[in-house]
Amino acid sequence: SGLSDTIILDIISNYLVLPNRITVPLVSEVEIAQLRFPIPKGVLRIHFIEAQDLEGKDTYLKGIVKGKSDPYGIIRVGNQIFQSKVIKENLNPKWNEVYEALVYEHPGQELEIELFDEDPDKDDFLGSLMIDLIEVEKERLLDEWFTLDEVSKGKLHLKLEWLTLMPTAENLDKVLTSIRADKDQANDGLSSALLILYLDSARNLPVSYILMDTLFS
Ligand SMILES: [Ca+2]
Ligand SMILES: [Ca+2]
Repeated sequence: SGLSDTIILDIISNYLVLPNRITVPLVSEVEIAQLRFPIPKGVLRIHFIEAQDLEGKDTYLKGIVKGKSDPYGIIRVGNQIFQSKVIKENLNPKWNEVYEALVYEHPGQELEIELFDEDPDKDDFLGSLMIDLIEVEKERLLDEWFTLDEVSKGKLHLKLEWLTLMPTAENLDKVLTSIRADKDQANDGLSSALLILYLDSARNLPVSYILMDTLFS
């Protein structure tokens, strides 16, 4: 069934979709942690702004009265998934949301967007979009209306920023100033720096007695 397919796909992608990787050391001197947890190549900042002229996928009175749609988006970069809020009964929705995704490999990574009409039972499809991250990296900044694929009409306005990582905090003040200037557009605040934490191992962790009880009863 569809549900078990989704669960299986989720399990597989949790192991196999970038940035996850299976590491097989061929020479002994290689730092395994470096291979398994590389530093991202960049950060993709996605301004999920608005859409226009979407398909109306709601009907009333057994299909006699045509309604609008309740659009929302699912935004995917590798195994990072974001979901926008739902704008009720609107074919020209304005979301004005911002997401930030780490990009590890490209080619091989794309920005995938799907739009849906929220329904009580099964949501209706409103179109999709695939953007090659190589394009975004080359342009650094894309602010465009994209025509939606797999539907008869509808377009999506995105602003995409490619951010590279600096090894030092030299430009941090400048970045913080520009982020503050941009604050009107961003809802949840934007990132200025990336903290990479590598958890190597743990020792002498306390035993979970709840688990022990369950095991022996
Ligand atoms: Ca519908
Ligand atoms: Ca609906």
